Amino acid sequence: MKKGLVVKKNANLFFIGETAFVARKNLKDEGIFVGDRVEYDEKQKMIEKVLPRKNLIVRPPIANLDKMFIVIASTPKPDFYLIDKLIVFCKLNDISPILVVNKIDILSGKLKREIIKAYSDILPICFVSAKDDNTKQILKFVKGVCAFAGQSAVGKSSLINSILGEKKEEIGELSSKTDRGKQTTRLVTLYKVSKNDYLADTAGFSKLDENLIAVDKNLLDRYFDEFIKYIPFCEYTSCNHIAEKKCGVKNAVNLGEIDEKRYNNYVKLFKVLKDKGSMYEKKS
Ligand SMILES: Nc1nc2c(ncn2[C@@H]2O[C@H](COP(=O)(O)OP(=O)(O)OP(=O)(O)O)[C@@H](O)[C@H]2O)c(=O)[nH]1
Ligand SMILES: [Mg+2]
Ligand SMILES: [Zn+2]
Repeated sequence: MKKGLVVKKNANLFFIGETAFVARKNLKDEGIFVGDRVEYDEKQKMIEKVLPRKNLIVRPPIANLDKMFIVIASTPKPDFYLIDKLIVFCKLNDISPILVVNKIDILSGKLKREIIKAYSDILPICFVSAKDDNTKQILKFVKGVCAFAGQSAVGKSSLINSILGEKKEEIGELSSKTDRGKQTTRLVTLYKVSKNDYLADTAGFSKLDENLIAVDKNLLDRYFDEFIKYIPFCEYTSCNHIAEKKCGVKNAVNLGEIDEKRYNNYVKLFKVLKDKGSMYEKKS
């Protein structure tokens, strides 16, 4: 049996390279995703088996994701809570996050400094414009199965076209009324960049349901990298860094060593997880 990677899904057709396949009946169409490694019967054009996955994510809908390029821009305005949730989500799912700041042709110095202050110690950042040839710097991060994620109209499809050097993806317009943009990209397609490296465009999204963040709230601090070195200075080993008085993390926020916006997003996410009574909580 041959092995291959599903690069596109359209209704009940699955593409391995350029060739369309169907799924064997017992496999159920909805159980196969772009990014899945599968065994197939070449003659019958039939997928026989889905190989074990490293991860499966719903937003964007991709299996075996290695890297996520979190794309932001000056318009639509970045949603920093969404970015911070995505970073936690990546760490939980063994995905390396990379921040891509697009539309630098219209990026203010203030926003640029804000982004650098909050994220430069946490993940790689690429400052680019899809209208320029500086997008090639993104290529060196493309290893394995990679995807662009982020709000609608930040320029994910424009970047794909710029990087791949031809028109692969439909570009949308930023609706000037709301500045939020309407969704243009709908299907997920993996484009081959080199032998084992693929890049997908995905539909923009403005929400990431906290239910998808499979973490015990008491361990959430471990997923905010820059908090870790300050945690030993907390009075209590079980410190959540919110109401506690002698807290190394809060102290670092007050000293400006931890970005306040990041800290506030930690608190916000912690409270949402707490209210949900997270099912991932360890019972002691
Ligand atoms: N000024 C400027 N505009 C850009 C840049 N890149 C993209 N745009 C514009 O941003 C708008 C949205 O671009 P898309 O590439 O469709 O955005 P998207 O993220 O793929 O959107 P969805 O598919 O809806 O998720 C278009 O009008 C682009 O021309 C850039 O570097 N600078
Ligand atoms: Mg798009
Ligand atoms: Zn603390």
